[in-house]
Amino acid sequence: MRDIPADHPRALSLRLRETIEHFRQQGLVAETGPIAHGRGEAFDYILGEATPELVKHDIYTAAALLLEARHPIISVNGNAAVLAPEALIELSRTIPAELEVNVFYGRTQDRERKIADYLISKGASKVLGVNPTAKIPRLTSSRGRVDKDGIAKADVVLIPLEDGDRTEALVAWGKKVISIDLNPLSRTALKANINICDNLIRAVPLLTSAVIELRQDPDRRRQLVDSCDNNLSICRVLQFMASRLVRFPFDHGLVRIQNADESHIDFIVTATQSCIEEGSLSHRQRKVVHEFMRDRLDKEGIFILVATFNGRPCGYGDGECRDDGTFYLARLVVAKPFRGMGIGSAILSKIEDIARSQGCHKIVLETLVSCRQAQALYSMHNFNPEGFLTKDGYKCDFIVMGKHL
Ligand code: PTJ
Repeated sequence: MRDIPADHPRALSLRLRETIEHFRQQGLVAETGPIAHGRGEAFDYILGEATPELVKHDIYTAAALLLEARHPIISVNGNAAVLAPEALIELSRTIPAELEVNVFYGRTQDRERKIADYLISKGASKVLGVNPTAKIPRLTSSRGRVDKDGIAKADVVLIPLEDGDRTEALVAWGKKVISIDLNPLSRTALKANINICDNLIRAVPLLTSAVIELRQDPDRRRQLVDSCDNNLSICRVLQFMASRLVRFPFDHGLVRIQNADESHIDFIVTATQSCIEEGSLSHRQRKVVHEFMRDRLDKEGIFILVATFNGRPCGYGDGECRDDGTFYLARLVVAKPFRGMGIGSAILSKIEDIARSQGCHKIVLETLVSCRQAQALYSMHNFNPEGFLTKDGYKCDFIVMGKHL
């Protein structure tokens, strides 16, 4: 294998790729093993290459299922065998559960033997699945051949990264299936009784620790087994992935929110103009708005926040503390290209912080009845409609919304 400098920022990822490729050349990993690995890597980026807390719950559920099983088995394919041999062997000893080679591609006795010998060279005392004789009912692929003392007999099967056909067939055969698959939308993940959406190399050691922890706790084990709901787990993982994607500009410091200064006034006027139904402001009106906002900058009790994206102003919010103890949010504007990224929400949250820090007990605002998007944003932040308002010069009514702090 090639030299990968230990201080390379992606040293582990490069080493794993090299491992997969090395063992593909040796005939342990399938020809398409590197493709499957790359698919996993892509999903791991979205997870942040760390095990999310919510996935740890699924790991505990899997550990409980393995401990409650009468005859648990760990199925091992080419990729799994070379990515985490020691961890899989450790898990098999800890549960205890036997290891069984089960591959999809190029299933020859030679390949089965190579994978089994490799696991034995890493410390496994016994590996099933070489030249097996039993068959999974209604599965035509070579994965259907299973060991009569292993998967055929098992009530719970752990299957790290593979295709969905076998998962479905095993479940139909009455087995409980635990999968480890980084892709929460794969058929394997969807059809399993519980999927662990995590990288195999992190999940297997965590699973071993969970098995050790749960061994002395039968009540918690049964509670975990009873509440096992793979659809809920999948939806929670998808939600987690989606939130990581949405939070990207914030987590990477692309969006910042700061107090407005003189240099932002031109942007504020232009952004305000883009929100005015009647169209553009005349040169004179623009000047009036410019002066109005300029004056607000220096007034006590008035707060103008500007959001920037990569240094460019992209939205603003301004409001003021009133004598009755309410905070009036006068405007909240996000420039068109930056809408839908959560910037309005971020400004609003900061405004709420300011209102609280100023001792205000409530935030109030008015928004056009026709502006459904703005109302949806305020509702999401728990603002409630409080009434309607007609203003001179506007074709449309305003809805008044408020939120107690
Ligand atoms: O050794 P064989 O012949 O049984 O073949 C093994 C592979 C993996 C090539 C075969 O099962 C296959 O083609 O799998 P798929 O259909 O590509 O599915 C692999 C799944 O595993 C994908 O959903 C990947 O996202 C996921 N995956 C890849 N690497 C990892 C992973 N999940 C967890 N940890 C990983 N390291």
